[in-house]
Amino acid sequence: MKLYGFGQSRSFRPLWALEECGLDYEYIAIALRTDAEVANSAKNPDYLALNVQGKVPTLVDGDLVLTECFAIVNYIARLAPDSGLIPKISTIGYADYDELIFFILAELEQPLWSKGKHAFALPEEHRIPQMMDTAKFEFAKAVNALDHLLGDEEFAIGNKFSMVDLLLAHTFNWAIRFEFDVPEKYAELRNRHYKRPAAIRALAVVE
Ligand SMILES: N[C@@H](CCC(=O)N[C@@H](CS)C(=O)NCC(=O)O)C(=O)O
Repeated sequence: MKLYGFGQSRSFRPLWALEECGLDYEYIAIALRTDAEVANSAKNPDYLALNVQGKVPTLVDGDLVLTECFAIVNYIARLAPDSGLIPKISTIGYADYDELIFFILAELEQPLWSKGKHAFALPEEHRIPQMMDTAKFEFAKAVNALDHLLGDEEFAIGNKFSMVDLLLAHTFNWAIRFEFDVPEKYAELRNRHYKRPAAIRALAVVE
């Protein structure tokens, strides 16, 4: 299995997931926002044939090519069912899992990506500087909603570490790096989960 990624971007999620599951993989570092001629550029035609948007992550497993990080994380978790990182289908825990990961994708990370897009990712003529205030406002709203979705337990669901915790920790890490206001309890959540041996191994791959 090959994972194409870039630093601590969204591709860090499947990289960490691979380490949590103890699966064999090859990691290929992709160069973002470079000319196509640069080695391992995301704009290289060979890479674009795998990921038409020239983004990361991309996972290749035999004939399977996946380019959405949440789908990749779920795929990895299902390859290692004994890891308990994803609940079994038809359980209530599975519905809670779905709700939280869709919330992270649709609500919590969107303001972070708005800031990223309007700070550096979009072509300059499409950037709206006022978006920064809106992103901050929307992130605070999402964090408030998350307070109501999560209990006070150590882990998000089922009293054990799952991919929800991994995705939350990565998303708050992203928020901290992008200088959003992150409440102490979520900064602590990030710190706690980033101390896991699998996270440390994944960080060593990208550093
Ligand atoms: N929907 C995709 C989005 C992937 C994505 O936007 N990745 C960013 C890095 S976090 C990227 O490759 N950006 C390249 C660019 O904007 O040029 C996912 O969630 O995996």
